[in-house]
Amino acid sequence: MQLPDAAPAKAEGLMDWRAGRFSFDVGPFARPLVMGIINVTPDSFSDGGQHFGLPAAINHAERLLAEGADMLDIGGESTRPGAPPVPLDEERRRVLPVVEALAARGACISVDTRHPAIMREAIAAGASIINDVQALTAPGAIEACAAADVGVVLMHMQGTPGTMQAAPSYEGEGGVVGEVNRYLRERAHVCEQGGMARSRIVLDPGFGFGKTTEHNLELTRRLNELVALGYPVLAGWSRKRTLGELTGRKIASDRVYASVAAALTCVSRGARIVRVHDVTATVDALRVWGAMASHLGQA
Ligand code: 7PM
Repeated sequence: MQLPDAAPAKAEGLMDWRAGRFSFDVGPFARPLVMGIINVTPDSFSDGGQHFGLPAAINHAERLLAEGADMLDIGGESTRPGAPPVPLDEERRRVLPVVEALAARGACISVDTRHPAIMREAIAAGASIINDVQALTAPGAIEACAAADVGVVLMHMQGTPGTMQAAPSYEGEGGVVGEVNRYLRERAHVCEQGGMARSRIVLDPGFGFGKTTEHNLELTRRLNELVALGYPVLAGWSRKRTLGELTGRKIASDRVYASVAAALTCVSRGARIVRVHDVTATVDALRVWGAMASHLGQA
């Protein structure tokens, strides 16, 4: 297969990620981008599980934007290991009102979904990015995204959320890094063949999705190899279980310092976007890193 040549853009440090009406500089000298996480699952903003609290979600979103988030990722289906699937109607009810309200305020909104129907409806409601932990493998998902001008995040996952952490294993050429990078490169090419511009695509190794602690660490140590494929890379380490294992922190919200360290490590290996719960902590750390990293000059 003939691959598109991204060399001129890379050589000049000119690289934009196009996402709806937004365009983000993701070149090597740009400030790393922060994607703030808004979970709209009943365990996050519920008032007992029956009525999902729209005002609470909006408040949280406003706070993350004020703290410096460049975009917000709205997710209504828990992809936690072992989580049962959420009915489509339920995901729709949780996600769409939040997308509509926040997009109307001018924010860049990403929607974390695997379902083409939700993708289409979210785009109609104003979403600029589709973030898919299944890398647009559902039938009709590429078409739903290609028909609009949204940015897409293609993530690698081994197995399904229900079974992925049972026995993660990577036996192929190059181990976990070889398999993840081959998969993502292939998915990007399938998306491009489906009519999506290369400049709309971001790749994500999917930390914690069918990976052991050692797999997650290996993917991070060698993240530069994924970056070398030429697409912007997004890293999602925030509060994840491997950080709990490394620090002994059993409670996810106690993993803020660990998450910041992981985000900085990924950025120093070439990630251009970090997906985080704790925006202030991440933004401060990235500012200091940016001022001190020798190749970036003044912040
Ligand atoms: C419960 C456990 C709820 C774990 C949610 C999660 C990523 C993502 C998620 C990621 C991209 C979380 C995960 N993780 N999308 N969605 N990359 N692109 O920890 O790493 O947020 S859900």
